[in-house]
Amino acid sequence: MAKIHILGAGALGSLFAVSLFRADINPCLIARDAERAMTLRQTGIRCGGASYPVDIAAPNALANKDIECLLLCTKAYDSLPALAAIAHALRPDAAIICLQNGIGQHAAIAEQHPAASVFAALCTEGVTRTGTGEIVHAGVGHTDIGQLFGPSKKLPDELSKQSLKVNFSTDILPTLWRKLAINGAMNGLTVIHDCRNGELLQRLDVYKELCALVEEIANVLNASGHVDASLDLFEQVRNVCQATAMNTSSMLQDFRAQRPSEREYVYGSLLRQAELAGLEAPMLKQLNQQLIRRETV
Ligand code: NAD
Ligand code: KPL
Repeated sequence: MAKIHILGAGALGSLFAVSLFRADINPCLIARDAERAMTLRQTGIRCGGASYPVDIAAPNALANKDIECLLLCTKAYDSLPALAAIAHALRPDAAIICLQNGIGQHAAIAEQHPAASVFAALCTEGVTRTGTGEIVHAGVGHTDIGQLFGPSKKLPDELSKQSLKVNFSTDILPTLWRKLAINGAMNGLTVIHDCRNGELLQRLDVYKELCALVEEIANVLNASGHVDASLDLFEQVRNVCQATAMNTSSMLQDFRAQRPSEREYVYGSLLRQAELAGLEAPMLKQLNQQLIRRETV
């Protein structure tokens, strides 16, 4: 079996690296540069009180055309520059599996890597980076992976033979849109109201806004042909708010830490669908503008 490479040694990349390592599937985790790779080799990847000596490489240490199967675990907006940094090592026909939130990066990757097989994933694991090489796996979830672009390719079975639950899907798009809809309903409002996920249901003013926003997102999905993703959307959103009530959404974490957020891959994608369907989507537009203003202050 070809070695599985993981690009992005952050929270999710490290989680997959540890899980594959524990299943004797010895992956290679690619750090951003030689200095970070060396530091991570010294610390190992630490999770749940143990340290795992995962194989760690810097982009410039990778052999030419060595990568056949890549788990892309950067944030969505870092996809293209991160892939460019390992271009020499990436086989043109590689499988690139985007384990990221958001929609939009897959098509951009497929455009730049036309011979590659590009996969998308819905991942509901909850993992946080707590220090250099250290992660906390707080929420056990699952990952559905399905192909979106490029020549049809079978992924290595080993990906599903690890402690993280991984399923292969033949129809990932509705799942992706549903997750995007849930992120679109929750993430922006948690930023604007600076609140945990559960508070979206508990504060009456916010709850009313959430209801109206979910209705608008469901209309956008319906009008743009993603009907499955729009069904029972409010129920789905309520379930996620309840199940993650004490959590801070990924977008609020990014805004609080003054890091770039995946706003464009959530709200940008929803607004493009609205435009294509000829819908106004005033709440989404306003929320997106409010987020842009907060990004730039
Ligand atoms: P993170 O910020 O912890 O990790 C991203 C990593 O990518 C960082 O270590 C960063 O240094 C690295 N990176 C950026 N540019 C790079 C480059 N050019 N070369 C090499 N590495 C580079 O983020 P995360 O929480 O792991 O999230 C990654 C993606 O997974 C996001 O799209 C997120 O929405 C999604 N996701 C995360 C979780 C979670 O629980 N953390 C769950 C589901 C989905
Ligand atoms: O995926 C999420 C995130 O924080 O990005 C949830 C938990 C659904 C909140 O939107």
